[in-house]
Amino acid sequence: MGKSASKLSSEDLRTLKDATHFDRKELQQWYKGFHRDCPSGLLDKAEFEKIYKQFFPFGDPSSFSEYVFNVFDTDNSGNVDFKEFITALSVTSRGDTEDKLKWAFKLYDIDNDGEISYDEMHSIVSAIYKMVGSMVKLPEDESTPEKRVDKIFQLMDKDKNGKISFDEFCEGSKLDPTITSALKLYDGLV
Ligand SMILES: [Ca+2]
Repeated sequence: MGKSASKLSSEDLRTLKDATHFDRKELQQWYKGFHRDCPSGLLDKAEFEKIYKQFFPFGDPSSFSEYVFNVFDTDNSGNVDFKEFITALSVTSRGDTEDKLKWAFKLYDIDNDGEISYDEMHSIVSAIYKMVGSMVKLPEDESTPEKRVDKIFQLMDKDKNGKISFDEFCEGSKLDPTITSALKLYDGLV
């Protein structure tokens, strides 16, 4: 372990201070922790999944953590570096409502075409159900991913075209905040 890995350069520090909601001290602490848990400086999918496994030891977070990983990995390099990690963490933990909604929308919009299809919503909701497992008692009209997705579409898909636009997503999230609660996981980390 060289000295270079244990501290952020002052240039990176300045850039990240402007790009995130963290101050210098917090950034250095996160950087230290990131390199302690991840000495290579790059978080891969398997390590990412381990983090989720700690929160959901009785469920299977593999699919969900992969979807979240893909949102973190903004340059699609197959791993998450510190900048990607701390930028995502800043949005999910301290971003304003608009930023959080944009981030959540990206998670659901798997193919990144600007709309959430029924299949995309179904993939994410199924992944969440798999992760949470039987830990949570669900109401009858949400007892399966299909029922839950139908309910979300009834609520959000105002023009009934089978896709959810970002505007529809924002409006719907006001009525049912649990749709973006997938992000809340990180509250415990910061
Ligand atoms: Ca990356």
